[in-house]
Amino acid sequence: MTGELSRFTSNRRTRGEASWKTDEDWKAGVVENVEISGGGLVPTPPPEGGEDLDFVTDNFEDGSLTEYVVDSSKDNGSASVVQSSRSLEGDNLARIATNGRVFALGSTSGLFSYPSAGDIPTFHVLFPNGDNNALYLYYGVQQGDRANGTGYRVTLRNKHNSMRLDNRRSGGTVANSSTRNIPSNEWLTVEVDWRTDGDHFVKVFDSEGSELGSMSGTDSGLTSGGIGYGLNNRNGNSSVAYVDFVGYRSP
Ligand SMILES: [Ca+2]
Ligand SMILES: [Ca+2]
Repeated sequence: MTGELSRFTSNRRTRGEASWKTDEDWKAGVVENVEISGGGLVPTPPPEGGEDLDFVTDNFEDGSLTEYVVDSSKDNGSASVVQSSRSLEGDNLARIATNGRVFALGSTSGLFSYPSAGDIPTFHVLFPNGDNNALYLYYGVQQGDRANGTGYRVTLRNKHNSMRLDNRRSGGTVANSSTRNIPSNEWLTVEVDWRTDGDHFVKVFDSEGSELGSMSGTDSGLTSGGIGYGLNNRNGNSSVAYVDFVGYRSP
């Protein structure tokens, strides 16, 4: 902390949606979503969805995906950062697009911090329409350019209302489950309680925080690694999904 005015902004809302009353509040650095406690800053609970995060791995506010590498064998699409008023934090989202087959990208270095076994990786994701998609969320990725082949992969299928967890390095399925109806056009929270004993407890929540489904299984083959995202439209058609505010809690 220097002598300058601090501007701790909402970790879930854009400036326009924040609780500042006036521009003067903004200029004065009025604090929102953090409290000063014991001489330190403590985050306050977010306004919606899931639990607050201890560590943000990526919120895409730097406007780039240079920390990621496209999976060279699953390059059937594209990823970009886009500005959107729907961003959960700041102005930007990651837009993941498939041309109808599997597209995936991963990051093992360059981002602030990556979850390991013992943490609870958390992804906020959005299906903008009712397309039949399989969204892939990776953790424990061993190689960024092989995200789809070297990490744990949560598959969330919106039309099919199901989810599955695989260890893509070993090829084994760790868990699978049906879910309640997965809504389109609203933020969903996917969180994985990744235990050091190899247990994985996966839950998906809607934007109100209601649980849509859960699954659990045991696999201790990977204990750390990078993260990533992917998309596969099961009908061979082009489609998109959005990701924002990826991070983890460290209980
Ligand atoms: Ca970036
Ligand atoms: Ca963002």
